[in-house]
Amino acid sequence: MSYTEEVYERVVKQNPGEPEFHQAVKEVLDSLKVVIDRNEELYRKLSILERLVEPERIISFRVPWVDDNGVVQINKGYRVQFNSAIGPYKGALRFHPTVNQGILKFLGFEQIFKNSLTGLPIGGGKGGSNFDPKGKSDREVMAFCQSFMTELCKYIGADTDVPAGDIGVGGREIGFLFGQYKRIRGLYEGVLTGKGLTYGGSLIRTQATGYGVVYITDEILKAHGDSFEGKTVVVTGSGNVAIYAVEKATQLGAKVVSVNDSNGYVYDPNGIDIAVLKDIKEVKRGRIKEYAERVPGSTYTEGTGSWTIKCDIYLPCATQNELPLEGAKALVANGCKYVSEGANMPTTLEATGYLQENGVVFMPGKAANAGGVATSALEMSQNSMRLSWSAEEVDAKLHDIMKNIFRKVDDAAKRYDMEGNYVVGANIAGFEKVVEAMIAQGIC
Ligand code: NDP
Ligand code: 2IT
Repeated sequence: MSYTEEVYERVVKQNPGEPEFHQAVKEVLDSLKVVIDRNEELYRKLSILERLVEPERIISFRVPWVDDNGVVQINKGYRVQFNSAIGPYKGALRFHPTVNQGILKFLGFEQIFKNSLTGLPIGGGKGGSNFDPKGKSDREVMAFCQSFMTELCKYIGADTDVPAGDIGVGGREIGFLFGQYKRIRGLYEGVLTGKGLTYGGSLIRTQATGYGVVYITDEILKAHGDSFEGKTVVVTGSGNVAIYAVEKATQLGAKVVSVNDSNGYVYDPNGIDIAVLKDIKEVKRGRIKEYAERVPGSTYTEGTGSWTIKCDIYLPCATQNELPLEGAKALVANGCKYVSEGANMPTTLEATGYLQENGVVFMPGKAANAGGVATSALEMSQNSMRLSWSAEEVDAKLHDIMKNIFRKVDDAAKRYDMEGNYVVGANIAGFEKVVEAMIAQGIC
């Protein structure tokens, strides 16, 4: 059995009940086999892979808060500090009822390679809670955030661990979390990213993940002599990443015909109206169904399945494993040519394999959605310098970072004779920097 297979088996055995973590590890280790094989003795001697798959630290805590009826509620809180070889832990917080330790381990593990690909000095981490912000009042969300931060603040800091927003954590939550951190620790520092513009946030951070997905997809298109102009695009999700992927794809001349949420999807043959989308989601915190009620000519369909809509480019921007084999088959049957993951691991391993075997160009999330965390790192730089860059400056840096990520991923795939396999390219390119730093720092 190869070293990578041995370590994968060990991960499955030692981390029971964490299928998403196993899946993320499998994808990475399968990709790294060609790299490990070239220097197996050294990597085995240093137990590099065993160290890579074991978080440096997991903090898990109780989050008590009082709801609007005066009832005490208890949620689970976590921070997974996965790998600090190349910089302080960096990665978001997710508030969603499906959050558990295994989900956060998969996200923290992916974050190590993603952050490495950005070229910026940030290690990998992730945290969150099974708290569901949906349907809660602002006061309840604040009570929860204050309680969550009361515990978390002991373990984070601008030079140790810098959380940000993910599913269920947007500007409102970051504001409440920042306020509580400042109050307890007495420090006005860049301990969180995605902050409001009046208190240390960076211009373009809100747009960065969605814009970044489109920027890297544009690089892929160019490499294939193609462009967004005139293309039909399906985006999934209708949260932060989805909204700004729709916006940038539309700016580049594509027509985005569908977005969804966990209840259903809308189809708008005229192209999604971004102002309406933002009003429903960012202002009213409503459901995507309301889009069809407001925009003539559009329709709403309950359930998943927007993959049955004919498109050239599919951008899954909702959540893990949202695109199963059945969806991949529908995309291929309808002539879809490009899939770039805005979400983290939205495509199952089977679906990824099917897309690649059938000639669909596939860019994995750890490369495609890295623009968000990259811009978070730019926010950290601005906070450290006590300066703010203009929107144009940040956008230009983001654009350059996405171009560089494409180049690194493409180049790593070519170096290992797997041209066009961006899954392998992203994992190898991300790993190379981290492993060099780990070896240099000795056994730790
Ligand atoms: P938001 O909370 O803003 O939006 C999430 C969207 O995904 C909503 O439309 C939501 O629908 C949908 N969704 C969430 N969970 C499920 C589910 N279980 N089934 C179906 N749909 C679901 O989150 P973001 O836009 O920030 O995040 C989306 C994805 O992008 C996540 O995978 C996240 O990890 C990833 N990501 C985010 C980055 C960021 O900067 N925000 C950076 C890099 C990656 P509903 O309202 O019905 O729940
Ligand atoms: O998955 C991700 O990269 C994010 N949700 C953003 C992380 C960050 O620190 O900005």
